[in-house]
Amino acid sequence: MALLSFERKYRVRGGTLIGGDLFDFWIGPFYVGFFGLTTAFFASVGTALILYGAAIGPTWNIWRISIAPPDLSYGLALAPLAEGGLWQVITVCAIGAFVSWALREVEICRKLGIGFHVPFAFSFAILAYVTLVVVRPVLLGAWGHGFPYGIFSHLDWVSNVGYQYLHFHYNPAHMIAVSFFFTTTLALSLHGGLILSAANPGMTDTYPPKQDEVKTPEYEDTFFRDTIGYSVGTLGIHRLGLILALNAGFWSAVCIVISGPFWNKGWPQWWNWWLNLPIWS
Ligand code: UQ1
Repeated sequence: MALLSFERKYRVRGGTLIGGDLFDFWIGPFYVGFFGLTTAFFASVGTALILYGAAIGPTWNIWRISIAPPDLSYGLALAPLAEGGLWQVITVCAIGAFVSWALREVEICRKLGIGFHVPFAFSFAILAYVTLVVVRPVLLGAWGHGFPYGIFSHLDWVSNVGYQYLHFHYNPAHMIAVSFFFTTTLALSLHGGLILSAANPGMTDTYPPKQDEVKTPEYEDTFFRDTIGYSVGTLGIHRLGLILALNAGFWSAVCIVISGPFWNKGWPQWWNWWLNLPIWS
């Protein structure tokens, strides 16, 4: 079905979670909905506050602009705008925008009658962010444990928090997260390469001679059966990719939330349980 006639078929009322038909419309190609409006609202207010924070700050250097959370001495209280209050309101706007975006995705899925895999996956990214700026600061008792909103400043934060635990790469959950990130890129490069190889078979001067036909999934399966004796399958590779990517985000959240709230020594010392096993004595 051509795209335009398909659009005519699916651009129909319904599937909204809130607001009934009131916000059930498109602006150009974009579905709006109640959550489209709340996304636009939170994103605009948040961006304006970042610009205001930059304006009252010491620099317009794009790398050095930074909106910092309140000093640790404010604990979990509200801070004056110029002393971390902006960071607090911007954090509310960010969470409002991210959650609105996820719910707008849910409404679009409901309209289309497809599964909720995309908003479900996006919710893991939201979880990782909320863990950094809400869950861990609350567990540690101060908003000042959130990370600053700035390009260099957030890199400095990551470096400093890493050194606070001596060597963050010894954090077992960090190890798991990194492994999932690498495996995700491995899976996507294999998958992307495989699909393109089947969609664009052969170049000129190849054997067998170049054909225009896109190859069938049997060719994809056979490539991997010939190479490693196993094919996960055309649906399976997407299940695998999703589970790998979700785990990357999930273990990232775990590795930072256990740092401080559940372990406050260096991460290398965590491995003393291994050295202390009775089998060595
Ligand atoms: C694979 O087996 C497969 O099935 C045919 C794909 O589908 C198109 C793939 O993209 C990839 C990458 C594989 C190979 C993956 C494993 C885990 C054997």
